Amino acid sequence: MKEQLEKLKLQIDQFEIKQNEQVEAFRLKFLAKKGELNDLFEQFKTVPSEMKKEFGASLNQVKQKAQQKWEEAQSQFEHSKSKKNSGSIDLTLPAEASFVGSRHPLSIVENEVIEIFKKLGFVYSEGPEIEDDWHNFSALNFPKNHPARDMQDTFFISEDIALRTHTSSVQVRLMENQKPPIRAIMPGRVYRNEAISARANCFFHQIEGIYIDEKVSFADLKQTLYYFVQELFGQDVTVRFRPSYFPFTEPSAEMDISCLLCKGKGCNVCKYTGWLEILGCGMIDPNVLKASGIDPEKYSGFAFGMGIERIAMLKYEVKDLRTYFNNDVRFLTQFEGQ
Ligand code: 2NL
Repeated sequence: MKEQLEKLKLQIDQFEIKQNEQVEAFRLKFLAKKGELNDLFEQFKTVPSEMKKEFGASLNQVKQKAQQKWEEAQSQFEHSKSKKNSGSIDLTLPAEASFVGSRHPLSIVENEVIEIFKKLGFVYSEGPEIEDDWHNFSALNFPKNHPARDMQDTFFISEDIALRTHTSSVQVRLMENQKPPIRAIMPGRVYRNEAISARANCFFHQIEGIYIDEKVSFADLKQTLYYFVQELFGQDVTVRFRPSYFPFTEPSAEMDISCLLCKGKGCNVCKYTGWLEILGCGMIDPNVLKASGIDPEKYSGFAFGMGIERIAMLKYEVKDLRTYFNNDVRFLTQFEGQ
């Protein structure tokens, strides 16, 4: 029996496991219920008791060795199995395109607007989103009791500090620090204390522009903005100006464009008027020029402001403002490559 064990030990050592199938063959031969090791364990019962201790120990040792060899082989083949799968990739197939991300529709529109005004010599400027009362309200001719200064409309951080309600505050800084001629546009996020709905949000994105020089007139304003919408929406677009009111411009106007969908015939997008409101504008109030240290006797200027969400809504037929901000990839990936 001792001989038998020695022989088995040798067989276990010499058994070559080179393929996956041999792992199972090894188990069946040595470790299974009907395997050779169990045979020896059966025979062990007949070993005289004075030899049981020594023989039992050797038998257990051999079993452990076999068990170890089998486990090692098993894990080795598990590993190479997954390797083999990756080896079966067909290298002649075209590669899967990797998703490089897409620009947000508001960024696309913002960039387009910036590019158009750049061609007219406007420079780009940015400023802080947290503003003091002077730059957001006082310098812009907002009277002390104006409703925009109310907590209901503006997010105040302290009595004097608030989240900017328009990007005009950036323009005030520019007027304070530069001499005319000034031609600049300012895009950015602005905040209003409003209930969130399909048509309103507590923040939105704005682009404002100013042009200040000697003898700047309302005719310059009209021609500049007409050129702008023709570049943005196409040469066929027509415009109209309606009188309006802003604290910082006088006279003030709102500019409409002919409806992009029905070309002015009337549809549900333009509410059967044939026109779409696109921006607010006007001649900068002399009080605003004075507040920033520009002589209104010598210089005049025009200013305008537009909501980027609104323009993107018209351009991409977005019905609900909230779709811009809830990060649904089904919406966002539609703008890939733009
Ligand atoms: C709108 C209307 C407007 C301005 C913004 C402006 C800035 C300065 C001086 C005078 Cl520093 N005006 N900006 C003027 C008219 C209209 O925005 O509907 N925005 C979304």
